[in-house]
Amino acid sequence: MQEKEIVALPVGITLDRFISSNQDSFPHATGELSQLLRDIALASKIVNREIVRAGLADIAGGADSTNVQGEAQQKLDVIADIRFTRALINGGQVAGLVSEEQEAIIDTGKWDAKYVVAMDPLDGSSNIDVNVPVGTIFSIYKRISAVGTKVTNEDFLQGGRKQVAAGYILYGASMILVYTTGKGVNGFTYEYTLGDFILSHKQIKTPSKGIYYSCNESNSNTFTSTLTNFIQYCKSRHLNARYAGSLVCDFHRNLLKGGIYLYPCTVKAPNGKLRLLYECYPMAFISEQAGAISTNGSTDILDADVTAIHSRSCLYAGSVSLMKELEGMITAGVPM
Ligand code: P6P
Repeated sequence: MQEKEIVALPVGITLDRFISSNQDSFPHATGELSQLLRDIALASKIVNREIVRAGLADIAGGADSTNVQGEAQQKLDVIADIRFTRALINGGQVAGLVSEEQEAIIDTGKWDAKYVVAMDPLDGSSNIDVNVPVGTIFSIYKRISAVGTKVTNEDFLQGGRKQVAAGYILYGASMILVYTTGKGVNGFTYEYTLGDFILSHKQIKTPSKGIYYSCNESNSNTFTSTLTNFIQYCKSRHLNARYAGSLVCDFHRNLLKGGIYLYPCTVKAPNGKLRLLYECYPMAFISEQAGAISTNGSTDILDADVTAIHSRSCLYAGSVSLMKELEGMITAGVPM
């Protein structure tokens, strides 16, 4: 009798093995950066566990507090901030931290560490109560202040092109960690039964033609004529409007399928709503590495100057064809 062939499908490449096997090719090949990425992955698993049970553990909803931006904090904003801060401090690879949820730079006390991290621990958290995907965004720099001393403001204000790594975690239908160290963009999907991230999206490239546009059109009454014309262009090209009000969710869709995310300066946010250091820069690093473009309407976001740790910016990010069309309209018409 013919023996039935036993098929044991490969598990795939874990994040840990990917980091280790690619460490030498990282521009900043040090064990510390690899360990730092592992610490972020660990914290994301803990935050995900809180998110999936938010409705059951009385940790959904508002925290009756506001963050440094004056925005109402969700309970999970505070929890995510605690989890990531604690994981990065205990991991020992980070000399200082900037968090959207905390006004001042967090001195981790690990003054011998080489890296600093800027992050939005939980972006889009107002969506949690209604089960819309939310995300964590992080950006990693090599400190410029002397190792062994306390971190300085300048460690965080080096500019977008000085990032050594950037990424996000999307807590959605599945949990996916996407990051770059300047050698392309890779995505890792969380395998719950193994408790590990497995490589699922290798060398992500954004399609040059977009099929989506993501914009809060409730602000359209104050859009410039250029932006109004561009959105009309998107509609004329039969792009689908997709806007979750959750940057990581909207950005990830456009990164994979092709599209454009638009958050212009508005009357409510004259300098832009999104934060340059820990939202726009990391997303722009990922964008560029995936063959897409990110600007603030006049310059590549990665070249935009940052003057303060909570500086804001407008953000246009997405497929080359759409971004070139937008840039053309800006050049021809009134500035955004
Ligand atoms: P609006 C969430 O607060 C956030 O920072 C991003 O995640 C999201 O894209 C944007 O703001 C949504 O802002 O004004 O459209 O609700």
